[in-house]
Amino acid sequence: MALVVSKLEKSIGTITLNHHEKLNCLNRELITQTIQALHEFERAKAKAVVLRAMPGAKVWCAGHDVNELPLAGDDPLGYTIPFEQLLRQVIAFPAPVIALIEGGVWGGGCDLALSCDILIGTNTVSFTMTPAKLGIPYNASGLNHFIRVMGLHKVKEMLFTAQPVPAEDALRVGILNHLVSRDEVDTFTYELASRICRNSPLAVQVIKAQLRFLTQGHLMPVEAFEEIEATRRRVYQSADYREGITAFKEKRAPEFKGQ
Ligand code: YXS
Repeated sequence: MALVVSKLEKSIGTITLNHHEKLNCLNRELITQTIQALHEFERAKAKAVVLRAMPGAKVWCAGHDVNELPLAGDDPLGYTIPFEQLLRQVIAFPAPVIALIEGGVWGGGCDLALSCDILIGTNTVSFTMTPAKLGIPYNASGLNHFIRVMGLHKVKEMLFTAQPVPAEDALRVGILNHLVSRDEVDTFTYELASRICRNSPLAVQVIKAQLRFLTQGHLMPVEAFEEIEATRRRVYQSADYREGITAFKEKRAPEFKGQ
């Protein structure tokens, strides 16, 4: 089944997440198909890409497929997992990737959205960053995606509380570039993409690459990185991590013991 539908028209590639039964949660197959679509657009020299869900979707993306998260021991967000590869591909894609967002965005879905270059949403949008609720030690590269878009205190509130950031707030804190009505969001997004396409693709590509390097974060001493990884390891090997994932699957509130 096509979990992702892609088409290229007038140099604009569109990737539509198409697994609405499971609210476009990021399972391995959906991620692989998205990666493939991006490769094809790169080969075809697309000048912009729109990443969206089906029109009118209530959920843009429900985050990682919780059933595919390791129960204990392994890093749920290791460097080589397909999800991390997808984020790096979006960030390094040689043309702007525009997220057209309707509905809720959860966990890894927020990271995917914030990895895009421009975000356009309707008033049904909300962003909920869930790792603390599930007992997941989010990774440093992911946190950096948030820090380079939003103010630090907002990032902290979003991650510590795991509460939804509604559309108006998302616009105010800089997650969304534009908040547009449902009726206008398609036209608005594709007009913006067309405007980009009329400009020099080489200039746009190089500006995007420079911005990526300039905002990639500060050099970190090796010891600090090792310390971060060690503290993350303690969390994903903990009883609380197992409890978070198990509680989600059993549809109950987790009972965290801090162990
Ligand atoms: O019961 P069926 O088979 O129909 O399947 C249901 C859900 O189980 C499934 N589904 C998911 N399956 C795996 N992983 C998911 N993340 C996921 N989300 C949903 O989709 C079917 C329809 O969902 P249902 O019945 O719950 O829909 P609803 O309209 O009542 O509620 C919509 C949501 C979004 C409020 C609800 O589905 C939900 O809470 N989903 C999980 C959202 C979430 O916590 N995502 C974070 C995933 S973990 C993650 O991304 C990271 C690793 S982290 O947290 O660290 O960022």
